[in-house]
Amino acid sequence: MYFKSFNPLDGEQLQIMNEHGEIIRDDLMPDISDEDLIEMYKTMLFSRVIDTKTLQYQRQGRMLTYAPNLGQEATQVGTIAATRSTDWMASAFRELGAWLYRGAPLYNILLYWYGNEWGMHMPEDVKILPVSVPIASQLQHAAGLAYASVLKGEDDIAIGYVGDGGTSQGDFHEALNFAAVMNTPNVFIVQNNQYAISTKRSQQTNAATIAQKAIAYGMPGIQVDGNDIFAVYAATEEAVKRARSGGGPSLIECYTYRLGAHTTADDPTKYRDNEEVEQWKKKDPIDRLKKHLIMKNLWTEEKDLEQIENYGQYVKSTFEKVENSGLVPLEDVFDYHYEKRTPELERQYQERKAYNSSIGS
Ligand SMILES: Cc1ncc(C[n+]2csc(CCOP(=O)(O)OP(=O)(O)O)c2C)c(N)n1
Repeated sequence: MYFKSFNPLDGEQLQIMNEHGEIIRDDLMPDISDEDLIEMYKTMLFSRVIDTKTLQYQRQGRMLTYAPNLGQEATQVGTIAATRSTDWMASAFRELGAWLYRGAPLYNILLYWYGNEWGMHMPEDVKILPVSVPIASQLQHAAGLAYASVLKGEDDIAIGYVGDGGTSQGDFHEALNFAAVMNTPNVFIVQNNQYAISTKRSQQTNAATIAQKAIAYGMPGIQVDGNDIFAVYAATEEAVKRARSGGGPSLIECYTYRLGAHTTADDPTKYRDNEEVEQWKKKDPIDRLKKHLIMKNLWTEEKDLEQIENYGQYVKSTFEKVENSGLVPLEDVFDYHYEKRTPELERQYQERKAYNSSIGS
């Protein structure tokens, strides 16, 4: 119903809740229990606290490069909440809210960003693939997993995430084309946060929307307000249902904004003006859902503060455990490429080892 009514070729965008947390399309409201909604909100809040504290640790020199999620929490949590735990999730690197909602342990997540690949070894029942660093490659993995599900006669689907920049990669095209031709049970989520590092969305595709690209592949596409968790959830739920019942893949463009930097190695003041950021702060997905929950008497400001405090303590103690686990040995970086180090890798390793001992590390 959502995909049919909101045709991306007509420039339509699905929105159910406005910026003040009010429901503007009651007729389109998805059916979410109060309990689930609170769980979704708490996960968004948790994600925000993790981002805030991790950025502090990074500035204190205790954490390596980190990719913050500020502003994208509804896109992440709203999409994954519409799947079930046996469905596969193939992620890029900016999907913290979705990882948390799916049950990825905080210790693992922080360990990964601390530079230890073992952080991405998820518990058996957490169907999340490791972070995929080559942009858009994860969509190929999602297409493969969905195809495997069909071959095995199962009804699990695979949800794959990509950024707006990632839609300009060949892997995006190959994955969507394969999925459409093979009618695989996939849901492709584009987190359109307007920038690929410093490249504006308008500089990397001339299409009016990313959602409309779906039409060319022969699958349904929709653009949703990515800061409106109800719109995000509703569209994903419909796409998941279609995929699970043999109706094939869909593409959902979540129109959102990256409030922070691309990563801690980036300085966004060099390529975007503050006024734009201030405008988007007013659309903050967390504030919006909080207002809605308070209006429904499901939440209070006091609870909010208490929850933030508890999450903060938890992040602090978990991060201390990660720090105490020690740094990964230098050898790991060079040993996991091939069965044996190549002569060039050996040269690089010796060079780095000599440098490390010259600075006493
Ligand atoms: C194949 C490939 N090319 C380049 C890079 C370097 N790189 C890392 S993140 C990034 C931008 C990604 O932008 P987008 O897909 O919009 O996701 P976002 O970071 O905004 O969430 C680039 C070019 C990479 N990781 N992989």
